[in-house]
Order: sequence, then structure tokens, then C-alpha cells
Amino acid sequence: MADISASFAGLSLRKCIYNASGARSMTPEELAALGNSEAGAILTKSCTLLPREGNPEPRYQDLEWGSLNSMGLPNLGYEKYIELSPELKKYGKPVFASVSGLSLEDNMKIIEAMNASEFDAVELNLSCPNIPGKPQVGYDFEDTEKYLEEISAICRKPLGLKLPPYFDFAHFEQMAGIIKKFRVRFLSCINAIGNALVIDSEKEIVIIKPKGGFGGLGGRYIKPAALANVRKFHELLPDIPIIGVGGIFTGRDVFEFVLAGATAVQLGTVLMQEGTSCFGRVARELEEIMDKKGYPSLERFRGKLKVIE
Ligand code: HRO
Repeated sequence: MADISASFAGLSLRKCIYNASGARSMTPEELAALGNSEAGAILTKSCTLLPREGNPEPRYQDLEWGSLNSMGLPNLGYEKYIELSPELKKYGKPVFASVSGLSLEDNMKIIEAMNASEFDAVELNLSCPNIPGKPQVGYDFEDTEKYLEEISAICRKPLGLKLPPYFDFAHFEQMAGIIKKFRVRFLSCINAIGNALVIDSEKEIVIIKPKGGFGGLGGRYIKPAALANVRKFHELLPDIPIIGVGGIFTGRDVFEFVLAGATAVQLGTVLMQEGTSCFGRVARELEEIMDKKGYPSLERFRGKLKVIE
């Protein structure tokens, strides 16, 4: 049987497949279910300084090809996740905290506290698209650099970044140039495509309430954008492990992300739709493809996507 383990940021995952932040990862019960599942790691919902209810409902809709959400960062507050961290470690897999403070100051306070927690690493979310009046930090290169200067100076856990999708080579290059200046241990690419609009033409109405119906698009719609972001950052930053996320539903999808350069992958929309059984199913599908192709491990084909000469 093919080996689908992965290691990055000094951590070893028995399986390279785990949850995307936000998908069934907010409550102690949801996090325990991830612990008991075949997920290779546990990643929390992005946390803020204070607990948040999030945006008014309806704020999440499943669609034929994915999902649209404007959750607005509902979470239990960073202190609760830190309190839960020793219990989460008992599942014997790496435990990641997603941090999405509403300001640099908030992030500094949270990261400072995370240093003394049982979390193995931090995924700093620079790309929440759903807070009214708060632009995504990852689209402001000056702000991103300032955040990384301050946060990387105090963060004693391995620090990774959750990036928004980029769509222009100039932006990939600018972001990669900034990331190179700091000790960033992994990149999770991509967050939802922000501020998408889905319309119910029958009822002539939007499908979610916050922000006039604008929300983060996930699932199959965004897989080509996610693959492009994984590929481009892998080319520009070959020494930084890239975690692929966006539209992964099957083992074949994981295979494609690894070919593009991903070290591991996260499941979001499929986890919302199918529940935690998706981890075992996708893992077995991936193993089957690798066995058929004769690849004993992910290293054998990682990044080896061919181009047409
Ligand atoms: O909570 C959300 O609305 C949310 C966050 Cl923080 C994020 O990073 N990405 C997303 O699609 N939704």
C-alpha cells in the first residue's frame, strides 16, 4: 500500500489529508470528531481575541459545485482553543491553531498566548473575506509585510500563512518576495474566493444574508485557482511546503495537488457536505491511484507536473 504520510514544519502526519480551518472545527465536539477521524491533523476554526457569534443567518449554502459562505468568524475566542489544546494532543496527531485576529495588535496578543499552548503550529489567516469593513490583509502587501515583521518576531511556534487566492503573476511574485524575508514554515493555499455572488433566479434573491449576498466561494468552482496558487508558490518558493486547499473532493484531486507541488492538503466543502468519513475515503482513493501508478510515496511525484514543450 502506498505511503501517504507527510512532514512539514517539523511535524509528521500519518496521512497528508486534514481539515480546512472553519469546516467542522469550531466546537470541542467538532474538534474531537476530527481527532477520532482519519484526518492526518487537527486544525481549529480561525480564532479571534474575543468569542464571536459571527454574521446573521443564512450565512452558508451548499451548491451543486461547492459552497458560498459568509460566516463572519464565529469562534469561541482564542482562550478556549488554548484550553482545549492539551485534550486535542491526545489524539496523537499534529494540532494546528488558526489565528485571525481583527487587528495586528489582536494577532500579537493571541500569538503570544499560543507560544505557551500545546498547539504544534500556527496557521495565521491573512485572508478572511467576510468581515464587513475589513479588507483581506493578504491583498495589502504593505500590511502583510508589517504583520509578518511583528508576528514572526514573537511567534515561537512554527508559523504558516493562510493566503487568499492571487490571480496575477505580479501579485504572486510580490507576495513571494515578502514571504522570503521571514521564517514562514508553510503556506496554505487558498482561502475561499472572496466576495462572490450567487443568485436564486427563481426567487430573484441572493442566497446568503450578510453583505448583500456576497460571500466566499469554495468547492469545485475554485479548484483550478487553488491548483494555480499551489503551483506558482511552489515554483517561486521551492523550500516552503505548500498545503493545498480548494475544491478537493477525491483522491484524484489530491493527486493533482501533489503533482502541482503540495506537501499536504486540507478538505473544506467536502467535509461540510460529507462529514468526517471523507478523510478515509479520499485517503483510500489516493492510495489506490498511487498503487496503480507505482508511486510508493508522495515524494516520488510531488511537483513533477509536466508542461507542454
Ligand atoms: O468565518 C468566515 O467567514 C470565513 C473565514 Cl474566517 C475565512 O478565512 N474564510 C472563509 O471562507 N470564511
